[in-house]
Amino acid sequence: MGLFGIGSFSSIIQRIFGKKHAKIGIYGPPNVGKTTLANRILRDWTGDIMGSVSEIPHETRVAKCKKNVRVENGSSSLMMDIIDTPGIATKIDYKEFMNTFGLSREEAKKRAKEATEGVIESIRWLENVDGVLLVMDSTQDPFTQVNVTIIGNLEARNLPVLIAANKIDMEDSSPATLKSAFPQHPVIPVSALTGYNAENLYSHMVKQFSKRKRRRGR
Ligand SMILES: Nc1nc2c(ncn2[C@@H]2O[C@H](COP(=O)(O)OP(=O)(O)OP(=O)(O)O)[C@@H](O)[C@H]2O)c(=O)[nH]1
Ligand SMILES: [Mg+2]
Repeated sequence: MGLFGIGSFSSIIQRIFGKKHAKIGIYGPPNVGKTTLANRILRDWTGDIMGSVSEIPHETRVAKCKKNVRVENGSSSLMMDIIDTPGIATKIDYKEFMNTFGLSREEAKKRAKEATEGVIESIRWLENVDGVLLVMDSTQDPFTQVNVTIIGNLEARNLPVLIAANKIDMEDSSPATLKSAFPQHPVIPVSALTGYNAENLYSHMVKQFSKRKRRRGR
């Protein structure tokens, strides 16, 4: 493509006006509600669903992508490819699937192996996304190795981040704890299960993910 070909022309337009199409990865630890949130986003904007949800961690073990999801926020909109990624964990113990969730040894070992491959796939997808919707469970302590490592990685890549403080329908939820833990990023309290505050999340998604990637350095 020449200097003034379509590719460079659209990239100039993007640099002036911000993005109109972005690949957004839904990231986070296992079981925080990433797929539930992905299903809600798709249901609200396309009528589709993304994948299966379970109380057993590592339900999503292969990333799934839904292309061309247009999300609007009144004044503007953004076309997104939404990627639901496998939960990122530092330790995957097949015995937990047997003892806590009653899987057979064979099922548990298979799930643990696939979950480990899923973590690697999630990390690989980071190369390919323009922004990250980072989901955390607002009933849990936010200062985990996984959360801190993911955030550090996203910051090193200068990716726009939006944190969804999920499960605020639960009594012991504390989105304020999440906000004070990560003051450098917008934190939106939501319930992926009930849909509470989803409109506000969509509005922030359009705003945050239309941003251009920040330049490296200062
Ligand atoms: N109370 C409550 N439960 C939720 C909410 N969102 C998800 N859950 C529940 O949390 C569990 C995990 O949900 P998933 O959507 O499968 O979580 P995930 O982050 O995709 O998990 P992995 O695929 O294992 O990484 C399920 O039992 C959901 O019903 C929420 O907003 N409130
Ligand atoms: Mg999932």
